[in-house]
Amino acid sequence: MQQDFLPINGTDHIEMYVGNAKQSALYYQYAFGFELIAYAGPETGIKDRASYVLKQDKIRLVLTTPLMQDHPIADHIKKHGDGVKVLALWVDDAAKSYQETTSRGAEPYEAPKVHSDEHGEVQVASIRTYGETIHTFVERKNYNGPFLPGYIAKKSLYNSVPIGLKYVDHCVGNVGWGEMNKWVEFYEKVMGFNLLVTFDDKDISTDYTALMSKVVSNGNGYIKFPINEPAEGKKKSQIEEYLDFYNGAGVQHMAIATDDIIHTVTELRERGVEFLEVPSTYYDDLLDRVGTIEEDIEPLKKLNILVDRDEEGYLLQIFTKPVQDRPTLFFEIIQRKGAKSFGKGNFKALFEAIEREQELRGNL
Ligand code: TYF
Ligand code: FE
Repeated sequence: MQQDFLPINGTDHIEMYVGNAKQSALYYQYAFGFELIAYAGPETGIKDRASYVLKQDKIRLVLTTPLMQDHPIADHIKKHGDGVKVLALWVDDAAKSYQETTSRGAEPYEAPKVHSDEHGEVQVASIRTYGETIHTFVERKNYNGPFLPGYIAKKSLYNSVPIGLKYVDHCVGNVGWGEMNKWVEFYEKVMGFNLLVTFDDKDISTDYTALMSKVVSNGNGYIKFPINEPAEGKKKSQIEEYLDFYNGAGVQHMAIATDDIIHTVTELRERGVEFLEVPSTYYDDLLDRVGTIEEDIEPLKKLNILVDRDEEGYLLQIFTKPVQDRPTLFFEIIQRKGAKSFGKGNFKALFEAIEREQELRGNL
């Protein structure tokens, strides 16, 4: 095999641009159990924006809001609503990552730059991907500050209770009509990723939903990016609804891993997070479809958790409703018990559940 020209250690962080970072930060602390660890804003010498850094196990979520109307982040929010701007990748050499990818055709966003403070140095560099989304390469030399240079450690008055969220399993992008292969090629040629799976209309068919999906992954498999595009169906594709409201390509869902999905989803529901619902008949023939599983069916049914099996094991998963008023970004909670796949056996039930929501919104 060819040497990996873009070794990646894992997801460094995910940054969202939001309309009110102070309030969103409390939502992710309260409902999702993240802990506030760092902050940058006017009080730390950053005059044009405020950023809150939330952490749970390996996951770092950054929420950023602009403070002035004539600010590029304000334009981003006007166009897309709240959404993911940065999928940041933890690397050992940010300058080389930038050089290797831009020389293969990546569009630059920000050239390599060393940032430092009393806690040490971090080198970052960014390239563009689909829509207005970017990948930032983060090289944490020997940095021991709370997040990145410029951020101060910050605690919340609210004592958040973690709910077992562990790491980012995969991040899914929705791209425009006929653009899936272009972006799959981008990840293959520019980032050195490999094509893992292809889902076509035979895998993904309900009466209405039409979409195509391909999953790409980096060398060590820690980074997995499924890419969806809409396809022509009887009615409006769920991907098209996303593109209409996001005004272009962007991150559709982040899948977060837990090792106790029953506990995690019980907590999320008690805290008011809404999930897509499948009909109770989904559970009637569940064991016939997936075979023996360690969990009791009753709690899975009560919580509406889905199950699927592949050659290597099984997985449990559930999908939130969109986490903002636009029908754009949502979360998936996933527990893998050997399975490395994405829940293909659940696509029909899941997409029908999405379509019921689309119908309620008048967008089907
Ligand atoms: O990431 C995946 O592939 C699964 C299934 O619009 C999925 O979570 C695929 C497309 C979609 C919603 C979920
Ligand atoms: Fe997913």
